Amino acid sequence: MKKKWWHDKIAYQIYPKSFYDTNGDGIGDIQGIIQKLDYLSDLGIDIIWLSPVYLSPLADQGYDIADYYQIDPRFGTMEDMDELIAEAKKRGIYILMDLVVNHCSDEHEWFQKAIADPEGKYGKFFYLEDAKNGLPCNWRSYFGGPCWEPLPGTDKLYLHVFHKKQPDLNWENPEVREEIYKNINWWLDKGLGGFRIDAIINIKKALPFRDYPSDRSDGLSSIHNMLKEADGIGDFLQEMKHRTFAKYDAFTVGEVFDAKPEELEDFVGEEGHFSTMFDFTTVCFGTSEKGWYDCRQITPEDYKECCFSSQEAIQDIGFYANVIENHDEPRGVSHYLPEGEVNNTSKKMLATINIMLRGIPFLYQGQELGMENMPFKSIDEIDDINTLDEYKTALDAGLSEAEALKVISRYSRDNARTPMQWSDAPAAGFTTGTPWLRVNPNYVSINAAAQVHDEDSVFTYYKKLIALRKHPEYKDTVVYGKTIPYLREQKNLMAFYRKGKEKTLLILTNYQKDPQSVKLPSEKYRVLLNNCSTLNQKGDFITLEGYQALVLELL
Ligand code: TEU
Ligand code: CA
Repeated sequence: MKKKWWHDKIAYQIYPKSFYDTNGDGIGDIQGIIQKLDYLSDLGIDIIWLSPVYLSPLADQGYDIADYYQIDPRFGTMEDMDELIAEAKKRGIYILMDLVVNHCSDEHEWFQKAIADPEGKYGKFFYLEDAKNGLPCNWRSYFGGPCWEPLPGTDKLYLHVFHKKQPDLNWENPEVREEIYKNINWWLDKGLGGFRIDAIINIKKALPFRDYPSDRSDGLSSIHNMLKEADGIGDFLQEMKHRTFAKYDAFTVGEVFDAKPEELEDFVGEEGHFSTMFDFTTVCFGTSEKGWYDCRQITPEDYKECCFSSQEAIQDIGFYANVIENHDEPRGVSHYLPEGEVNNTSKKMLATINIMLRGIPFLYQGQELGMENMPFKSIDEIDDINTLDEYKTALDAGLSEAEALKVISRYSRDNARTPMQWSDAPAAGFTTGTPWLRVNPNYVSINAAAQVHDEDSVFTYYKKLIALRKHPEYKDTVVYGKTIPYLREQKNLMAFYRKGKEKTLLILTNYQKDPQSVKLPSEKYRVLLNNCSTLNQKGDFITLEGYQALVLELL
């Protein structure tokens, strides 16, 4: 495998609106990120992915872009952005922007011109269809309801696979692609490290529009049914890569759901469309086309099998980007650890798995502190459009309000979007004003100020894990070594080797609250990390405490 500059990097996602506010308006800003660069550098991260900061009405929190060349004034200015890139560079940190090009905002100039003249140049930037024959197809938008909306003041409809304020751009039109490439290169010329590429699988539609079998009582059909039949995305992605990223040796991470196993090579192989893509195997486990209310909770055994199967699928091809959470998901510790068993030891165990598996780890802001889901008391506390739709879906399916609230509390994207917990000061030290979204009340105990100097904190443990990945003696093994499951059949034990050219590591994690005994493959080892203060060994057996995690070097 050809070595690339990003293989040994640790990335960190920032959701700017909730990261750090410097002017007291309750909204995080770019200056806030600059002020926290030393914190991130101390943690050991190399790449920052910024969720969108472009000009936007924020209907979907910036994933609805009104101008790809401007920074939203709520986040700052273009000078702030240039300063951030420069300040990050001084610390050896690369900045990734979010590339949101499946759709733009309905407030983008292109869309406004399409409304003014649907038959003109900009009408062809979107998918417009005559309204007189009813809906062109029965696809259900990701955020609920049909994908078609009247184009204001015309007899046409436009397509939006996400919210109606996010009209889909027509990638079949070469002029659209040219505009996108021009914008990407403009940003790369500023010195970006690359991009995280949003919702990209949706750019290729199965055309002409047609109905698919409906999967809910609304008569509509999930977009996933259409995507299964959409062929030819590779042509778009290769063209984009060679016209932009490849020329700069830029790093790209694709947000790809729905990739078929036989396509892995095309996406992230040596000549792949992207440098890497997120491993969403655990995220997708147990999901249901019916909605969140019908999702099945993941168990430790499921989690283990998800991770091992994706490691095995990818490791001869390329790299996955490993995540336990992001701005679209609940907090990893609340989602992947059983209720009632979320504590510092179990959080560190999950961290060990996340950082020691083969792949490029992407931490999400607050993950390094063990931030948890929000205890929502009422639907009025929810901001996210996706969550509001899922709440309605649950009610329509017959759940009571209390049951529906319980469901959305478990999965809501707002769990991850509550402000970053910097200290035990009011509003968690995130802002001196009123935060745009309520702070998780547990900030008094879970916050950065309390953890950075505490040897036993989740933060310090993440620092140690990251330092181990970078340690000159172990780096090659942790980055390039194969993942080989160990005692895969042993229940609630998630154990694996990382076999490198020179060294072999063994990671042992006890994914349950009760102790369990594990047979060692060899008696000679060195302990590189232990999330507990004890190590109970008798002969060639170790008895792991509940949620104990060990990283051993076999000698
Ligand atoms: O998400 C794409 C996507 O497929 C989401 O619908 C995802 O399945 C959902 O959020 C899970 O609840 C990306 C962004 O990450 C997301 O924040 C945006 O809302 C979306 O694209 C539209 O741009
Ligand atoms: Ca602000």
